[in-house]
Amino acid sequence: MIVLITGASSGFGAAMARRFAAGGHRVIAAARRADRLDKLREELGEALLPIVMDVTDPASIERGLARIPEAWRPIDVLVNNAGLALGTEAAPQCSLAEWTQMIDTNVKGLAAVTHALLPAMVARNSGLIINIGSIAGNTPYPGGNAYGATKAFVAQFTRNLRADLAGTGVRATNLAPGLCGGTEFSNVRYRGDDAAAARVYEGTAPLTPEDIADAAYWIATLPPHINVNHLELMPTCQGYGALNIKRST
Ligand code: NDP
Ligand code: 8X3
Repeated sequence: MIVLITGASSGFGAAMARRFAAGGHRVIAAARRADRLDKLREELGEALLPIVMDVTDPASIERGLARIPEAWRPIDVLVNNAGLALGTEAAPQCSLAEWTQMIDTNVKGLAAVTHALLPAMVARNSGLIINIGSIAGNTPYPGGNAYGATKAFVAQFTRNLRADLAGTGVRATNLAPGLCGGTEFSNVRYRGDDAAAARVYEGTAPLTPEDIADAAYWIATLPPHINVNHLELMPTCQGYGALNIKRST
C-alpha cells in the first residue's frame, strides 16, 4: 500500500509512518517541519517519502502533491491526521485567531487534502480515508469550544463521505481517540507551557501514539468489504463527566 499521512512530523503521524513502514508499506509523510520529516526519512529509509506541506495553504498542498513521483501516485490510504487544539479557555476568553487556525487546519485543511486525493481513489474503485477525529467531536467539555466543533465536522464529514462513496470501493473512517500522551498535542494546546502540558497526563496511563497507529493499521488492513465507520478509543482511566448545573444560592 501507499499511505499518505498528514501531520507525520510528530505524535500519531510519526507513529503511523513507523507502523505502516514496518508492515512493508510505503509512506508519504507530509507536514510543515522539513527537519523532522528528514529525520524520519533517515530512520525509515526508502519506505518514506517526505513532503513539506501546510494544509492551511492550498498552494502549499498543490506544490506538495506535485512533488510526489509517478511511482508513488496511486495513494491507497490517506490519513488526515494534521490538526491541533489551541487553548482551554471558555469561549468568551478565546482568541478568534486561534479559533480560525483550528478551523483552517482541522476542517479546511482536512477537506482540501481529501478533495485533492478522492477523485483518483474513486477512479480506481479503491482507497481508504482515515480521518483523525476526537472524543471532543462527540462529547462537549468546558474549554473544548472550537476544537470540539472542528472534530464534530470530522465525524459528520466522514459519515457523509460514506453516504456518497457507497458502491465506489472507497472506504472512510473516523478514528476518534481520547486522552493520548507522548505527542506534542498538549504542548501546542498550552502554547509551549510544557509543565502545564505534562500535568494533563499526571497520574494517568493514557493512550500512546503506537496504540493509535495500531488501530489505523488494523483499519487499513481489513478485507476491502469491511468499512469501520467510527472507532472511538479511550484509555481505561478516562470516562464521561456529569452535566454542569449552576444553581443560584
Ligand atoms: P502533535 O502535535 O504531536 O501532531 C500534530 C501534527 O500535525 C504535527 O505533525 C504537525 O506538524 C501537524 N500539523 C499541524 N498543523 C499543520 C499544518 N497547518 N499543516 C500540516 N501539518 C500540520 O499531536 P497529535 O499527534 O496528538 O495529534 C494528531 C491528531 O490527533 C490531531 O488532529 C489531533 O487533534 C488529534 N487528536 C489528538 C489527541 C491527543 O490526545 N493527543 C486525541 C484525539 C485526537 P508540523 O508542525 O510539522 O506541521
Ligand atoms: C484530544 C482529546 O479530550 O483533549 O482531541 O479533546 S481532548
